[in-house]
Amino acid sequence: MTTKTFDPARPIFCAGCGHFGVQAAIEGAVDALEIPRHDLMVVAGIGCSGTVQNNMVTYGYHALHGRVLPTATGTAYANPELTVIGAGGDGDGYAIGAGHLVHAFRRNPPLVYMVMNNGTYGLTKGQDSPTALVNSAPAFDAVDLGLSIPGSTFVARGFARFPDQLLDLTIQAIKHARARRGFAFLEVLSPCVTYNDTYSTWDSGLHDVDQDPDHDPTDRVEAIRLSMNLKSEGLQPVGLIYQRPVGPDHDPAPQVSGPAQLDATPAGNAGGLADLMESYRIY
Ligand SMILES: Cc1ncc(C[n+]2csc(CCOP(=O)(O)OP(=O)(O)O)c2C)c(N)n1
Ligand SMILES: [Mg+2]
Repeated sequence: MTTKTFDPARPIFCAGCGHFGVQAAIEGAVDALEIPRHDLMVVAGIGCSGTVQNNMVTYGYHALHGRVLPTATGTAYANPELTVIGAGGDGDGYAIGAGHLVHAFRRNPPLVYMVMNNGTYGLTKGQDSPTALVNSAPAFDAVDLGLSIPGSTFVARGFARFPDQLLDLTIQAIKHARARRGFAFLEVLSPCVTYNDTYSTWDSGLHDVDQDPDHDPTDRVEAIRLSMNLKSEGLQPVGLIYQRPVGPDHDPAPQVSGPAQLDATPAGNAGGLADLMESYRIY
């Protein structure tokens, strides 16, 4: 076998696509944390964003439209040794997949979820997604959603044009999930240069909380207030917006324990499957 044997696919992204930056951040963070690629699982959605795992030497799974989170959650509970990163688009995660996002914030499974927000359905040629900047309705804001749900533990936003910050946020998100503090949500503003080029909009429309000495990422209420105030000025926050603190003064974050106790060995799975099939017998 040669190196060529292990060459991942050539990306389908257009030149200038923000998704390149997300791929670089995932690979850079995994390498910085010295996570062997055989201990990494990238669960991707559909769309251009959903092809990101094709381009990496890692375990990967191309989930059904909107089903990154159930697939990634099952993976994380079945094999706690794995670092599980969900990676999908805004169309995938904020439209058909939005219900799963709400419950992931609530249940706090130990995984990273990176959503490449380009405000469009890129692969299918530019239909409006829930984050499209159209006048008919306000854009969906997943950071505000995450901040508002009790149980959420890590809410961040990066911009593909700020690669150093994005790498740092990705490292922090992976550390959060691997320490089993729970669900690390990282939205990445990732412009689609072909159908919705938002580089200049975001260049002048962001407030970097990592550079803001007044921002306390452990204060959920202040984070909500900040995001709301910024919105009224046409801005949105980027950086580590909220991370639930640990310690005796804070409620423990929810950890769903049931699925982790399943016997995930091949023999255990086979027995469970036989029982399940038996339970559906009607004659
Ligand atoms: C069940 C189902 N319905 C529709 C599609 C068609 N489809 C492919 S990509 C896509 C949109 C992807 O948008 P997004 O998740 O934002 O990814 P992007 O291409 O913008 O990165 C859709 C609707 C599909 N793959 N599966
Ligand atoms: Mg999209």
